Amino acid sequence: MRQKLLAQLEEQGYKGRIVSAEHLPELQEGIEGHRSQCLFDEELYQEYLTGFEFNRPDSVPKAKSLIVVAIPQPSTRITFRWNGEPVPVLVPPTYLHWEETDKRVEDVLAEALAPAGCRVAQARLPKKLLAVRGGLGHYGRNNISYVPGLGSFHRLAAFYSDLPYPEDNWQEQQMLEKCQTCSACLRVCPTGAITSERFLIRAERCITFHNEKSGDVPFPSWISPSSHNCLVGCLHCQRVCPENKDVVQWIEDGEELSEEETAQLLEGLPLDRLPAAMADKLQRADLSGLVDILPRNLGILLARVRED
Ligand code: B12
Ligand code: SF4
Ligand code: SF4
Repeated sequence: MRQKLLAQLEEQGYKGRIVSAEHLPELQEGIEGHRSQCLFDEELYQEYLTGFEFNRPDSVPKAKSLIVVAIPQPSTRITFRWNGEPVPVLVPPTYLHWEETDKRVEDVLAEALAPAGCRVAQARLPKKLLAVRGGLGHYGRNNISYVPGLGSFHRLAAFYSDLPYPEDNWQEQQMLEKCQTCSACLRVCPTGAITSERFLIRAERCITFHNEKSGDVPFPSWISPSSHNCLVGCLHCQRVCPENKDVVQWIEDGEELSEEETAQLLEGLPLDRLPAAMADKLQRADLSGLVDILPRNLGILLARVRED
């Protein structure tokens, strides 16, 4: 059953690992251990790290296993017309259509497990830690997970299941071998979030922490405007990584927004006040959830284009 499940994931282009749910306390310790050593910025901890659920869910109260799945994903190029020019802007992997993606993986698992009478439920767990300890991948120095054949260009999804799993691939967390002789990500990170003082990144310095914030929060002055490089998130430390050489140019073309639409986005109008056709386009592209942050994030990229 376990081998068949993994093969069914592979058929869809995903890679998965199954570990015993007995490891839940170790996953919790992976977060709380750092917290007790005061290694997290408090605001970051409250915003991102308090939502994990380390108890089995009501829908699978006797969950015996955890399944972690890597789904290969490209960057997406969105083109904004501005000052008569097309301005291509990237959205990194993992940001778009993530709800459908996770649901699709859940459906594959549910279908595969149903004949054995086993259930599955999405899990709110630290997914990189689960992937690395489950033997699916390794940590890069940039703290992102790398899966053989996929580099870091993948989304991670985690699930509880009552599929029994007496033996598992649980292991110590490992760094990519390549990182022993490389520090390209550390050198390229424009905000010093990756440091040589410790492995855990200073996530409060990561551009992504700041450009995912609600649109009314301005960027801190210590982030140079020239450091911004994506509509949301950041690609500097993934783009420079030799382990990503086969995926870094994997870019899919997304929507194009006209000069007028771009101007309307920069005005910061909420979705329900935008013309219906434009709202549809944003929804199709799964950009509607980003409307709030676009005036700030897109504004800083377009201001640079104007200067160039
Ligand atoms: C909080 C969070 C953020 C925060 C904090 C980032 C961070 N590194 O913690 C912010 C907003 C900054 C962020 C940014 C990004 N994120 Co994010 N984020 C998350 C989230 C919600 C939790 C991550 C977490 O658990 N952090 C807590 C720390 C403690 O855990 P950790 O990062 O795994 O750190 C471990 C190592 O440092 C290790 N460790 C410590 N010492 C040592 C020593 C050695 C030798 C080794 C090997 C390991 C090791 O211990 C820690 C765990 O105990 C997950 C979703 C989820 N549910 O898991 C997505 C997630 C991790 N993010 C994701 C992505 C894609 C990103 C970005 C790449 C997006 C982008 N393009 O900008 C950036 C990358 C920034 C970076 N360099 O890490 C993906 C990662 C996919 C992948 N391939 O790894 C996830 C899994 C979302 C998803 N569903 O796919 N993110
Ligand atoms: S850029 Fe170099 S140091 Fe950073 S994750 Fe990739 S291989 Fe490791
Ligand atoms: S995502 Fe950008 S800011 Fe964050 S660690 Fe990587 S290079 Fe630095």
